[in-house]
Amino acid sequence: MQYFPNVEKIRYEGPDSQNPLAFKWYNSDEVVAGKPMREHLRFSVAYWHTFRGTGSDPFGAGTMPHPWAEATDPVVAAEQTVHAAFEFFTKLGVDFYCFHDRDIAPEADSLRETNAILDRICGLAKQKQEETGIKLLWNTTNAFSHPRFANGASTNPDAAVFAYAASQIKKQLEIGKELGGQNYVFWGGREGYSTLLNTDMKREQEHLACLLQMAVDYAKKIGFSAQFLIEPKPKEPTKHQYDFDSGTVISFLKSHGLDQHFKLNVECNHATLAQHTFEHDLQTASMHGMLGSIDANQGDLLLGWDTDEFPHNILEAALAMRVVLKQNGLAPGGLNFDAKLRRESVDLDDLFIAHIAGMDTFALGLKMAAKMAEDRFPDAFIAERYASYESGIGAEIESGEADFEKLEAYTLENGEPKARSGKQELLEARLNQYLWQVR
Ligand code: XUL
Ligand code: CO
Repeated sequence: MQYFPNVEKIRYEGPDSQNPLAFKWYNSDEVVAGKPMREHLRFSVAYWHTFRGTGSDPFGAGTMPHPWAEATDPVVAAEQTVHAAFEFFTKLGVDFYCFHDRDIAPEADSLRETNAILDRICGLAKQKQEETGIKLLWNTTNAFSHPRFANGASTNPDAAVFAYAASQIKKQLEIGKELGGQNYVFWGGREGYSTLLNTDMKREQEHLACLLQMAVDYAKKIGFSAQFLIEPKPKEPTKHQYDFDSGTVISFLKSHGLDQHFKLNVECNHATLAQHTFEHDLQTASMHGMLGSIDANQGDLLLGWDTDEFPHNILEAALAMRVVLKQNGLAPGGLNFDAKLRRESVDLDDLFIAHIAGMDTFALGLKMAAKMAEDRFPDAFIAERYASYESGIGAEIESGEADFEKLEAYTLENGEPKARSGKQELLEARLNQYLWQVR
């Protein structure tokens, strides 16, 4: 049984192709900056949006056909969804996928039963992984949808809810090990608050740190060596999410002695919700050696929430890939399309078209970033801009040899510093030139 009978394996046809079901830029084995595109980009499909997202919103029901979810028995539907998912991954030509426990298998009446179903569905996923060679980029725990998590998971004022979340995560770590997951993600879900009138913020954050430490300890105990990732987000669903942005997460991890065990999974639309650019949050994580993986999507300038659109902004992708190339790649992380179709996009083919567009966007971004690196653009300009720190008084500042008295003496002798242009407009115009220089 095929769920996408009208779609064949997606092939590369080049930038002039008019075929919506072909790649224009993503040519998986083409070598760019010393390695095949697929190794740079490590594309992954998000199970929750692509196979479970229905298009429902607060104003209306789902709009999207899900032929794999029609069985009345939810466990049978979950099995059929695994078959549809692996057909999709194979035809699209991605190497990875990601899931939450609750999107791959339904919840039953007790944790014991729920875990038994999870084992059964993940057994099938493992078999499909072995058959197709597709790997698990990361799995994660949904400790935010069920009503028990309305006031948070590890930051819930009720210790019994903390225990429930911990039990779910324990199971997901075991599943990650079983499926050879290369990373494991913690997204805060409802770890945050809406009003300090009912919240002990310090205590809640300490509880979050306790949970993360327990996860580190348990992974070690069972020999699960995946890279742990935290995914920042500033708001939604709570007003104040504790994992606000890259900077906040890094200082939280450092202040709780957890920074050796975690990296970040940076999502474009989360960075923009925090009033940063995607590039800013990537760079913040990367400069601390903590950029582990990316949730690739984009937001909408006119909407203030997490719209999770498929990425089609080439300049944004190029600047993102510049950060990735500079740190020599993302592995064991990758680029996961945490993105969904618009509610109006109701053809099954749209799922392919959207992923193809996202993959082409990042492939072109990669090519631009590689060419920029080759030209040392804008690195040569940046190096020159800071050249005064390479020798003389600047070198003394950086090495710690200078002090206030020495700097005052320098200023008295040298007088007013010369004004120097930051050349932003020139650099922006030059960046645009790369759009056509990569052909
Ligand atoms: C929510 C979000 C999540 C995480 C995984 O905004 O991005 O889907 O990626 O829990
Ligand atoms: Co995400």
